[in-house]
Amino acid sequence: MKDKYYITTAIAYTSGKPHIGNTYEAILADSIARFKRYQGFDVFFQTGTDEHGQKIEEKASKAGVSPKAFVDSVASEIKRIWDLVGVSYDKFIRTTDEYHEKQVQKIFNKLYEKGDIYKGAYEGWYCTPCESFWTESQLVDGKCPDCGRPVVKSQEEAYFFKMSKYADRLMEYYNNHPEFILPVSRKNEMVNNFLKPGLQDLCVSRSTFKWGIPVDFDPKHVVYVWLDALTNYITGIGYDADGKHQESYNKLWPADVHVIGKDIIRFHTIYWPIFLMALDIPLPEKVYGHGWLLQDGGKMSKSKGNVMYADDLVEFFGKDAVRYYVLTAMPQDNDGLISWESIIDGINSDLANVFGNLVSRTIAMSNKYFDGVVKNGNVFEPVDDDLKAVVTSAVKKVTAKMDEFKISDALFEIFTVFRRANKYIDETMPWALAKDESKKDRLATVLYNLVESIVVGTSLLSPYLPDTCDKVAKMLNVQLREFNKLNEFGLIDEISVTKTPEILFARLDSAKVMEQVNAMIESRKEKEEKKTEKVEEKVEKPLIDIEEFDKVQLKVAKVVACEKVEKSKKLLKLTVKLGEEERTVVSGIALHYAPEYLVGKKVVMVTNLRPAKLCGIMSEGMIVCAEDENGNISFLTPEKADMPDGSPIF
Ligand code: ME8
Repeated sequence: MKDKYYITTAIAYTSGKPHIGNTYEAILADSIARFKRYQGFDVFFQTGTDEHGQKIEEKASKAGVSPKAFVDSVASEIKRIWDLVGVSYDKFIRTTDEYHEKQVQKIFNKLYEKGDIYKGAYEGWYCTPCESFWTESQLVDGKCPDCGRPVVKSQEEAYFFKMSKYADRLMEYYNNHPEFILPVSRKNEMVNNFLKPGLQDLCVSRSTFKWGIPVDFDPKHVVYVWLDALTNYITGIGYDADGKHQESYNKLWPADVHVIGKDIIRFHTIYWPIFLMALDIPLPEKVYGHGWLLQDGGKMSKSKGNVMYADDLVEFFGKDAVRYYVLTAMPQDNDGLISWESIIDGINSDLANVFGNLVSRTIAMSNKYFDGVVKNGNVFEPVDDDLKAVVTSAVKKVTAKMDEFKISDALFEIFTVFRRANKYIDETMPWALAKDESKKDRLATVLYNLVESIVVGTSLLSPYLPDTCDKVAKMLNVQLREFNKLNEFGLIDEISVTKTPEILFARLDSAKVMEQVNAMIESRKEKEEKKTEKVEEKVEKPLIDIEEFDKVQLKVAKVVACEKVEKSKKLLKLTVKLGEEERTVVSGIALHYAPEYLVGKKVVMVTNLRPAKLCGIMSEGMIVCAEDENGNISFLTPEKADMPDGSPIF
């Protein structure tokens, strides 16, 4: 067994369901962890949830549940999604775990006793969503420099950590460890934006809300959520502030890499190392800050509502296709763009056309020409050498990319093997060889070379697309190759491939899939709107004057014709009579009334509403309805059936 390798992800906030961006990070770290395991490292992979803080307290209160009940439910959702996309963590830590809370308290005490934490008063600008205090000069256009949202002026008695005390040591550490922050470009940001202007002491307690770990010698304060969250990396593996560490801590710390997003590099490369220095603990080897997955050119965020979720994607495309897509969508130094259409394109071009097609053609030809049994015919041609060179050099190239965490480049190198093998089929034309009995051995060699190439490529691909690669191994009836034998060619003696191959990735009809996707988005939107409407309805409207009410013109209208609006489940087109006048009204009541039932009925209608087009039909008014708690609808009708249509209502 090689050395230990301790890898972590950021712990996700339990403020809501994680989107594909957060999930990307878990998949990314998982691929690195699996690759390291494959290389033979003794890997420990930790992930988890960050469960304290004001934002979560507020969300729980809005949802009408206790903070603990709220985080329990979100944490289990996060775990479910990590499991769904195949995150092979060894430990899932929650910051509400008792051992973690206890250690955070002990760490706080220790730093207080040491004099690195002191009591003071804080006045500053607070960004609630980011849980961050900012000074006036740090604000950008008066807003939070991290997320751009409004900040509020806040003052509180608080505990502070003496950041500045460690600034020089940190700078020295950066200089002596040029690869501590990766990609290196992110290091300059930290030095220029934070270290050079001088570090301010950091406020490490809060007293304006309750949902946090209490400072045990002054319990009206809770520990600042970042001090609480960052220490998960040591508490999760058995750190003890009194020095009675568990064996796992002694073995695993310092971490080999913290995988995090670009927005929290400051916390991981300034605060975290300084906390560790203050605790006399060695620093992690590397902090890798990946870019963000962006949707429709903008930041994907729970609050903006433009969110893609991993479980939807998995339902449409399958786990491995989603893993492949997010890993390849992200260039190393930049953000990655993600859209439903590009996922479909990626699946069709790389997974179906290049990889799936290679495997299926090879199995089909092995069955057709050799009844499924492939053995080297030992008839070589120069074209074989180039194929072998590409296949056997892949492991070195992929490893080099992985050492730099260039995952999408590593995947490109693996697909180079598959692309080369496909080209080899075109070059060798097995179907032509099959026509000539004297070329049988050459044909066997060609198929043998293809199988070897698939085995090497698939083995290399297995950390990223584990299930698919297992499937390929089963279909070929082989074991995936050991890592240290990937640079060898020709290790298989004889294999018999399956007679009933499965399609690995079916080609997708983009238009059809997009139709389903849009229907899903539409129905989700409707649900969301309903939710908001419900909330709005519950809020009593403010008092108005009679003049304001008088602006609304209501009349009795008689429905003379009614039909469904094509392409809409919810809309009906009504023709109504208002005395002499006839009008068209589009109304969202199709789920509640059959068109024929409405014909002849008298209804109450707003007649001076500005006309609006709905599904291409101009609607010239609105039918007034009542709605109960369960969404049941009832239109209103005059109490006297002979009240003439066109009568005003006041
Ligand atoms: O930051 N694309 O939690 P979090 C890629 N609790 N990565 C993204 C992303 C996107 N669109 N959006 C977010 C927190 N992330 C803290 C971490 S660690 C001690 C505490 C990444 O749920 C983000 O950069 O907001 C972070 O690394 C991770 O998802 C969790 O984000």
